[in-house]
Amino acid sequence: MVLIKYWGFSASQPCRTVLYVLRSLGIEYEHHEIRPRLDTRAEWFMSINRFSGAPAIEYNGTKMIESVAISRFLCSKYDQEYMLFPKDEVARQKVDALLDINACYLRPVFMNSYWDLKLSQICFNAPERDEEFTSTTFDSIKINLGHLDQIVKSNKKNHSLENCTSLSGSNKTLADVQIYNEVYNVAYQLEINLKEDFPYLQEWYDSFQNDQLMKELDQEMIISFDNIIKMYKEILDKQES
Ligand SMILES: N[C@@H](CCC(=O)N[C@@H](CS)C(=O)NCC(=O)O)C(=O)O
Repeated sequence: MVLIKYWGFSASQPCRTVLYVLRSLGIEYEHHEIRPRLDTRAEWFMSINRFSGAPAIEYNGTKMIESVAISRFLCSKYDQEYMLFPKDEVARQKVDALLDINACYLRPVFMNSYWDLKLSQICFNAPERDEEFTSTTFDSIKINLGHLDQIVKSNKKNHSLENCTSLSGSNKTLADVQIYNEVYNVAYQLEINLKEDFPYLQEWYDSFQNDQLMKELDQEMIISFDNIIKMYKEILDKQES
């Protein structure tokens, strides 16, 4: 049995995706919970990833970075039933396209928004943002949630699905997991109610409530965020005293 080591923290969306892949495929691994900015910027971690981004894993002595590349690697090794990454090349292309859309368009908008509007103030004493910035940021979030709403809607139609359960094809894939993690964080941190404006997306989002593993990861995310906020506040208090 190959020993897999994992380094990450559960508040991080890409980390949760790798945890989802490891756990849903029943892969044994050694879990190392690390601290953003502290451990990720330490020499030992930067020798694994010079860009300081978690997650990272070690597989059979080889260090690996980037959540999508790690997840795809793990799927190709362990996902014999093609549960998370389809076998068919055309279906695969659609999953990859969604993962790229997430990395290029969704994640930069969603993640920056709750740091800019909320967490930087709590964690780093950053100044409050003005109304114009806040409203432009919410507009960008809504435009992107609107795109996802339409993607879910047309996938439901194209695959004659009874419910909105996936972004591409008939079953949930790696792309659903990765994008759910991004949507969950922005909706949780900024208390965005999807129901009113994004009914298809809301149905897709709710469908994760049947997924025990995802519910566990959601809980771990909340605890991890609380710990991170506490840690940053303590650092700030020390600096100020
Ligand atoms: N594209 C990378 C993104 C990794 C990333 O941004 N990780 C953040 C957490 S969400 C991080 O580790 N930040 C720590 C730091 O900036 O020090 C991936 O998908 O793995």
